[in-house]
Amino acid sequence: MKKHLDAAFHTRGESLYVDDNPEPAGMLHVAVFGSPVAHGTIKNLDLSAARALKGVTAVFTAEDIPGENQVGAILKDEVLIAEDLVQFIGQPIAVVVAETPEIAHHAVGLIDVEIDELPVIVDPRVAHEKGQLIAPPRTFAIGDVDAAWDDCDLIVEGECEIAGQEHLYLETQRSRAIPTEGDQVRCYSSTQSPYAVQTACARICGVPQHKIEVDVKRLGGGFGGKEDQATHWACIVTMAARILRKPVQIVLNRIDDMQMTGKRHPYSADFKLGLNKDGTIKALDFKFYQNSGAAADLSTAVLERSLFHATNIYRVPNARIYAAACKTNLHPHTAFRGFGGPQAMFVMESALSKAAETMGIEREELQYKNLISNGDVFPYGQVVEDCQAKACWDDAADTFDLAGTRKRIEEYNATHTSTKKGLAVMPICFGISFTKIHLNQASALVHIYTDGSMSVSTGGVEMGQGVTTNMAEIAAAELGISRDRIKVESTNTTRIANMSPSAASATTDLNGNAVILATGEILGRFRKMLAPELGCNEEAITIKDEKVFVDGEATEWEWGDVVMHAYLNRVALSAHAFFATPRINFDAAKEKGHPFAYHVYGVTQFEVTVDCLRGRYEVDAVRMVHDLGRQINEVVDLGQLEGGLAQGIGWMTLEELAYDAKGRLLSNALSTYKAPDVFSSPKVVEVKMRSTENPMGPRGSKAVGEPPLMYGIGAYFALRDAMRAYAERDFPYDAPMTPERVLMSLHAHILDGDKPKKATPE
Ligand code: MTE
Ligand code: LUZ
Ligand code: MOS
Repeated sequence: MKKHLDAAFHTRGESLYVDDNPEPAGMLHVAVFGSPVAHGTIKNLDLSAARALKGVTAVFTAEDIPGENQVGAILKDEVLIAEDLVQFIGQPIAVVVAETPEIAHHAVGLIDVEIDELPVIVDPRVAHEKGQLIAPPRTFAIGDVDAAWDDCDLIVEGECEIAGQEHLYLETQRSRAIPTEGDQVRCYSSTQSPYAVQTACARICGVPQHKIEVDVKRLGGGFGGKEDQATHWACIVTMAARILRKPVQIVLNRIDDMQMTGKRHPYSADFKLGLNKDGTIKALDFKFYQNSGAAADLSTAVLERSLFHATNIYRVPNARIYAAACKTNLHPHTAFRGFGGPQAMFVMESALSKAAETMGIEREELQYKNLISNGDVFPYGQVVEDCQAKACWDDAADTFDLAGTRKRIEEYNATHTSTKKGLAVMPICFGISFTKIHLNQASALVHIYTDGSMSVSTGGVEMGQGVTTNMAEIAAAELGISRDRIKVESTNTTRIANMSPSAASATTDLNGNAVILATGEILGRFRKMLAPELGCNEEAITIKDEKVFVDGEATEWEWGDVVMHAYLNRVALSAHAFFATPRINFDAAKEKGHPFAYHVYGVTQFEVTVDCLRGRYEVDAVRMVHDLGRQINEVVDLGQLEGGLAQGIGWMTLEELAYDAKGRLLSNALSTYKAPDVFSSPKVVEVKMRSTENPMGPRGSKAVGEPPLMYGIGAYFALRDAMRAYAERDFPYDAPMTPERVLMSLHAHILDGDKPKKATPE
């Protein structure tokens, strides 16, 4: 299998990112002065010392914005630069442009602001109580929940506190703007959404969109953090470049990036779950309080996906899920791999866990019993089709001997006192399509040059996930030529217009289908051209391994001949094509529809060991069965599965965002924010890729980007399993389960004077 196209460049350090390109002459640099308080009104802003500093070219405020001071993506509720009101720490108040980044940062330190402080809210439940919401709350419902409780043999209730997550892309936010002619600007941005950058820059500069060209070669990671929040920095440099007629660049340092940009949304949640005594789920009532931060950003869309994934992979005949986007004085939280799905699934798994613990049975028994199958209906009305839930579960249980693992763990725990092992299974079901139906569109532009080499442009942004590789694989397979003939171009708004963000795991699906249409068009022209030459029907002609076949018989014609023949006969060697996902729909008034083209399924088993005296733990093994459809590139897929898994384990067990009551992020650097590393990685990762045919994906493939992150939830419950083997308590359902939390939970009785209840006799 061929490697990721960037593998060699990355390994040799030759891959180019925004600020790796040589600096244009006279380029200026930006540093941003962010609000020092989380809520207040600006009384006085003193920029004189900053302006007077040698090497400072300009200091801009909201007043200098030529167009409209507005960068809100879904709701128009977010200014680029604060006017009178500040709503979170780090919110841009002034922008310094200077000859060097060092001078710009020095000048920022000379800015003085007086702010009349207003009350700060950081807790979503408090915001909810006060009615501080980003948008009206939403409810998904199916069946009759209130009537169903009477039929339940067991009802469990509880609460969850789920922490956010820092994106920690290696490449921090950055952008370079270069004025071209007149009032036109070309902007190189590290964004997942070149079109969003283009529209926002045009609005900020007060120019038509065609004056702004956005170009993206690749990102040093995005993970959702650059779906919407790369826009601000691009707008700042584009505006500065247009006003000063000089190239301008911004590169956020890690501390500014962590304080100024939003993260995965923390959620508070209430759950209530009702079951039969045989373990069948009868009813569920969830309430999600999303900590949205100070502006909408993508929060309402994230919240919607929480509603979609609240029942994860389980059949729930009666369900009511209430969800509110709560406005707090934190950086606006944003897209992060899974997009609200992980938080919702954590609540579902917590409810199941509490039920299993109450019933005194293993969690996996309840999980298995309630897995969905074809014909079941999701609370949002979509009927389950091509269901892989049981197939994946059974495959994993057999392949990795789930029963044997459980037995081995019981034996270990019976003979060990201070260390305990735990097991958990995490099945996932994730819907593929943007939940905003209109975003499910893409286009592709392909050129074939006379030497037979080829250029492919799409709206897909390479952020490490391998979309470039996938586009090349798809084009090569469709045309029957070598992948080496294909160059995938940067993502550029002048070649591809109105592109959707590279997000929702749908980039290869959408853009790959557009590539198939574009290459299909060229292939059609070639067939039409060759049919009279070869004396056959057009349909009889195929190209494989760069040779032309008629009814499966090889001819003399090779790819190079075909291309040159087309050129000499004035047959177009370029094509543009447009794809829109068929069938999907959603009625927001009824909260029902068929929003997803299909679902991705998988099942992962976790085995952990906890040192119950120290709180330390290790993930011994992770064993995964994941459904990928007909694969495009196995190496790319494996990278996504392992990377998503590591990121999910990090979110659930290690990474902890700490804020003070004033809304300041305390864990604002890698010294205080623990990220997953080689030491925390599972000792063993076994992956079995399942291959099914997916009629909705390009060449039968399935999306892969986000779903594996949600496996990380299994690490949390495996730790809980081990902890319960030590002390059978009802530990709170709060995440992440850091070593500190393990220790404090296990030994809470020392703090609260309670007596420990031993699970195992000494
Ligand atoms: N993988 C890498 N290496 N870097 C990334 O930034 N982003 C993730 C996922 N995998 C990301 C990644 C997220 S949040 C999404 S939505 C998908 O990739 C986006 O790409 P896709 O649509 O091509 O899967
Ligand atoms: N972004 C978005 C997403 O705008 N809409 C979505 O449905 C979505 N889903 C997952 C990740 N990003
Ligand atoms: Mo991913 S959260 O859709 O960028």
